[in-house]
Amino acid sequence: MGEERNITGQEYGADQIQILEGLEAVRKRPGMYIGSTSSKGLHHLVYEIVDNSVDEALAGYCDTVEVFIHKDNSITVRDNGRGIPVGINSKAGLPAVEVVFTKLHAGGKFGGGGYKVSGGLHGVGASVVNALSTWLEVDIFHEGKIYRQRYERGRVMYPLEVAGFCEKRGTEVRFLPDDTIFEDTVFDFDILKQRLREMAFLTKNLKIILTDERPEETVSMTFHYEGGITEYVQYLNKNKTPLYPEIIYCEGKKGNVLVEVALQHNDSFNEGVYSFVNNITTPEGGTHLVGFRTALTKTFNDYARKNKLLKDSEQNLTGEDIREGLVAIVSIKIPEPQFEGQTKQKLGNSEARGAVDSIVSEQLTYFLEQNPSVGKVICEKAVLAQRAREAARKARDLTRRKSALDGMSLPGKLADCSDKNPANCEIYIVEGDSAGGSAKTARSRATQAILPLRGKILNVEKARLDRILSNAEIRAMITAFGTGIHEDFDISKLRYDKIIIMTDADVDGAHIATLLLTFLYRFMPDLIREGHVYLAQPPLYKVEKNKKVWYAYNDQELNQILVDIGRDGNNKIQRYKGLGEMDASQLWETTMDPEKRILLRVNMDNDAASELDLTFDTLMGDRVEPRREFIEANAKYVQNLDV
Ligand code: TTJ
Repeated sequence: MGEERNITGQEYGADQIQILEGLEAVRKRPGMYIGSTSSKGLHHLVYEIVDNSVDEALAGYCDTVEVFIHKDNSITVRDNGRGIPVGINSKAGLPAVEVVFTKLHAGGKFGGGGYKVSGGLHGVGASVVNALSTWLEVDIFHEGKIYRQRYERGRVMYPLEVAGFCEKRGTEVRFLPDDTIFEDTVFDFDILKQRLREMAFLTKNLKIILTDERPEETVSMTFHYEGGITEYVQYLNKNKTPLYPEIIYCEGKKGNVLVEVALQHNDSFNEGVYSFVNNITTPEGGTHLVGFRTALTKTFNDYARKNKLLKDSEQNLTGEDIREGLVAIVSIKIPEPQFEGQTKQKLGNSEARGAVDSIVSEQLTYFLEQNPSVGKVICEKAVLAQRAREAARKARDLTRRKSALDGMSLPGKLADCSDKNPANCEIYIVEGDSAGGSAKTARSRATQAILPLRGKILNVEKARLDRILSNAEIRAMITAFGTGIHEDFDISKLRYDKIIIMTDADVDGAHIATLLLTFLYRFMPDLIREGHVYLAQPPLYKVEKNKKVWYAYNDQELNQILVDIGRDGNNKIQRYKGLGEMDASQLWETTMDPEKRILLRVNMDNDAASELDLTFDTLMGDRVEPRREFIEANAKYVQNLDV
């Protein structure tokens, strides 16, 4: 870049050249700065900008952030804070705002302390967004003036100028992600919606408005939660039956660590504890989560003993027992978070452990003393969990012993493939014995295994571990896959590269598929995470004309076929109601032949793990309405794959 001149014709000193090289590095290796150039990275751009406004809100100077998705997929983020400083930064000799957008890692330096977002892939700052945008414009509304600057691919187009006058104050950033960098530059409203909602929950009283201008009619959503994480817990439990009406809330500050925790149990058996550091999700937990768990286990055991809810002769409740059915948000703010682990998502600061532990222990103890009826139901549930855990251990030992004894005592109903290299192998999980029979006839024996399942499988959201593990269909899957479950899970033991769920293309089929996905998600999430799980796509229609046959996988395709061959009396259209209506050769040809079939790969983004849990709750819960919604939106969770 040394040879190039800035198009403004200004002379630039050594500093500026270095800056350009900095942003050039971002363009050369965008993945290093935003994780990836996929859709995930694209959406990160928005979070990077919004984070700045949220920081301003956390500092107490801003209460509204607006985000717009424009028709051309450019983005506007606007806040009503103090505005990025426009004065000359003495070190760089440039307006601070220019430094913010053109110098790497400038974020945070001008904020005057506070709990800035940093670490991991986040908090890399506005300059990275600028570097990866075809153009970016910033307006600062400050003391009656509008200050403006424009950049193209990170380069300054003109010195900061006064573009007009105004009454309001704040910062507005508009940018268009560079389509030569990102694989896809179309924003997904739902992805932004989820993250912005999460940010609003985590920042009490901050109003975030998301507007999508792309549809014919503009869509707008406002996220504003006066209750903060208390409302978050309420939201996560909305399709559940809470064990008690209160949402337990603890808040405090110890040293430099601000701690906020909200929790409530429901009558399910799953744990949904989500932790955050400076508003960033920490899916791998860390010291703050350890502090929370320690406090919970200790406080409830003390309480249970003291109130004779746990007999002297009985064993202590484990953390897991107490967390059965628990929904909680653990949110801390810390000035200099240290992130560890491979993905830099695990908090390492040791002071966070003690801070969360002592604040939660103290306030939870007090709450339980004030609300003995709540204390009682939680302890009673935990004692039941303790007994079920003991029963589950026995059931599990049985499973372990079985598979250990004869190496591979595979389920009787499994028609295994002959190839012993898992990389070549796939297993079809088929709804119903009759479709299973056709699939067995149709399959390519060498590489395709068939496991027929009878009817509806057990809903793992509604049963305790002991019952789940004694269920024949579930045991058949566990042994067939070979990986084990939960803490025993070992992906290197996976016996098939592809696990393909094949169900009827109707509502029942969709329900069975979601039951299976729920099981996989709860017991072997890495199978989904690493892309081993697929949904088969059987055709919906068969069209016959003059002894020729066409298959259509949706109504649109059917129409296209009818247009192509001409709509007349010689067409015979059959709508498949189930896999059972196809004979083996049709099943092979339409759904199983690797050369012709369509598979949908199930994916899972841990960006909003709480939303994912909510989805499965919704799917498997008792309430019928939300379930219907999901089945319609099912396509969101799968990715088309042309195999
Ligand atoms: C920093 O300390 C002095 C007063 O202003 C503070 C500040 O920078 N506030 C601020 C920055 N509010 N909003 C921003 C901001 C907003 C967007 C949309 C994008 C960026 C990079 C910063």
